[in-house]
Amino acid sequence: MVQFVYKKKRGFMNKYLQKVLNEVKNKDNTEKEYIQAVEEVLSTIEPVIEKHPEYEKIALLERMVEPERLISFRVPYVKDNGQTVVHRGFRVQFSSLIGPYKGGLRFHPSVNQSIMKFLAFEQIFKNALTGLPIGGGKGGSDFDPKEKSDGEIMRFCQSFMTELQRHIGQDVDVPAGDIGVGEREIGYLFGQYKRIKDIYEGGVLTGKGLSYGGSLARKEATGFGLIYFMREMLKHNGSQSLAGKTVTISGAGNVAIYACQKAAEYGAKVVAMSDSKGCIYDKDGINLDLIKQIKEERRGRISEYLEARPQAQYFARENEDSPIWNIKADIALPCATQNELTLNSAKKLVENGVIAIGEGANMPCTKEATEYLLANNILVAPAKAANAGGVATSAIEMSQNSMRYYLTFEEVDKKLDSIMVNIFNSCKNAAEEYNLGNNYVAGANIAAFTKLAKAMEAQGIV
Ligand code: NDP
Ligand code: 2IT
Repeated sequence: MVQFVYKKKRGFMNKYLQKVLNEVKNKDNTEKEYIQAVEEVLSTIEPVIEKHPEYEKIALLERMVEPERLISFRVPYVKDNGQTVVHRGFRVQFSSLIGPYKGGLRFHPSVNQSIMKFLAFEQIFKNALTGLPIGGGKGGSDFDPKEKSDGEIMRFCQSFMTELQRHIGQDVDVPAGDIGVGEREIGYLFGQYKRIKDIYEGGVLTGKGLSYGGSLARKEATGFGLIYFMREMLKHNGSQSLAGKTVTISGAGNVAIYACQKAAEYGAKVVAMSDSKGCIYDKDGINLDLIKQIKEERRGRISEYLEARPQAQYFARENEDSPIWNIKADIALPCATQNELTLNSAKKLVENGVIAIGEGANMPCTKEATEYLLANNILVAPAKAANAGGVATSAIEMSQNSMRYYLTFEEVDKKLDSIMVNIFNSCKNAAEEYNLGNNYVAGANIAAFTKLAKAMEAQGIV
C-alpha cells in the first residue's frame, strides 16, 4: 500500500534542510523531543524545499523553528499542610502567523522546555491543517495534579494564572487543556483571569465548562475527531470500515475515553486501555461507563477496573514498552503521551497483524517506530492531523464566544466531522501530489508546511 518508504538517511540531500537541522541540533542540543519533532517535519518536506530554493534567502525555515517568544516563570503555591512549593511554568508563543497563539496547557512532572517547544511547534502545523485562524502555542508546568486536593489544584491554578494573564487574551493567545488540565483546571484558571482583568473575556481560554461559555462537544472532540479521521483513512484504503475491528487504546484520559466511545459506536470492539502504570484487557470489550466512573469521577487507577470486572486482565508496565502493544489488534490508538510506542512495540503490533495506527496523543510513536510501521505498509494517521479535532473545536468555541451565540451538540459535532474529512483530504492530496502513496505522515506535514510557507512569504520578514 505505501509506495514511499521512510528511509533512515545519514542526512538530507538538500543542503539547506541539513543546515537548518544542524543549527537546531547545535543550539538546542539538550532538547531531545524538540529536535525529534523538527527532524520529523524537515525529513518529510524535502520535495517542497527542492522546488522552492528561494526560501533559503528569506530564512523561511530558520524563522519556522525559532519561537516568537518563550516565557518561563515561577509558580509558588501553598499545600494543605502549610508547605510552600515552587514549580516552573511555561508558555511558548511559537507562531502567530495565521491567528492568535493557540494550544493547550499541560500539568505533568515531566514538563520541561523541550517538551513545551515540541508541542508548540507541532501545534502550528496542526492548527494550519484545521483551516481555522489559529496560530501555535503551548504551555504548562512540572506540577503534578495527581493526589492533590481540590484546594491545592485551585491555589496552583490561581498562582499560574497570576503570571500567565499578562501574556494572553482572546486575540493574543488562547490556552486550553492537555495532560493534567481538564475542565476543573480551566475553571480555576478562568476564574482567576476574570478576577485580575475585571472582564468577562470568554474566548481567552477554551475547554470551559458549559455554564460559563464552553462549547458542547469540546470534551468529546479530540477522541471523536480521531475516529472520524480513521474512518476516512480506512475508507480510502480498501474500502474498509471500523465495524468489527478490534481496537486497543493507550491512556484513559480525555482523548482515549472519547475515542473509545466513538469507535464502539462505529461497531469496533475496544479490548484494552491503559494508564501510566499498566493496562487492562477485556476480551468482551471495554465497559466505558466503568472507565468513566474510575477516571472522570474518582480520578482512580485503571487497575480498579478489575474490581467490577474480575474476568478482565491487568498487565503492569515493567519498562518503557507499554504492555498494551503486545495485545493483538487490528487498530492501535496511542492516546497517552509522546514516545509511548517504541520500535519494539511497533514490531509486536506488526507481528500481530495490525492494519492501522491512529495517533491521538502528540508524537506518540518514536521516529524508529514510525519508520518501521510505514516500511511495513501499516496505515499511520499522524498526530498533527488525526488529533486536530480538539483544537478545531476549541476554535469553534472561540467563535461562539465572539458571537455570544451557542450551537447544539449536533451542530458542533457535524462541523468537527467535516473538518476531519477536510484534513484527511488535505493529507491525501498532498501525499498524492508528491507521489508518496498513502504516507499521510508526509502528507500532513507537506500540506501544513505549504500553507504556512505561503503565509510567511505574504507577510514579509517578521
Ligand atoms: P489526560 O490527562 O486526560 O490523560 C492522559 C492519559 O495518558 C492518562 O491515562 C495518563 O495516565 C496517560 N499518561 C500520561 N503521561 C503518561 C506517561 N508518561 N506514560 C504513560 N501514560 C501516560 O490527557 P489527554 O487525554 O488530554 O491527553 C492525552 C494525549 O493527547 C497527550 O499527548 C495530549 O497532548 C494529546 N492531545 C490532547 C488533546 C486534548 O484536547 N485534550 C488534543 C490533542 C492531543 P496516568 O493517569 O497514569 O498519568
Ligand atoms: O494538543 C492539542 O491540540 C491540545 N491539547 C488542544 C489544544 C486546544 O487549544 O484546544
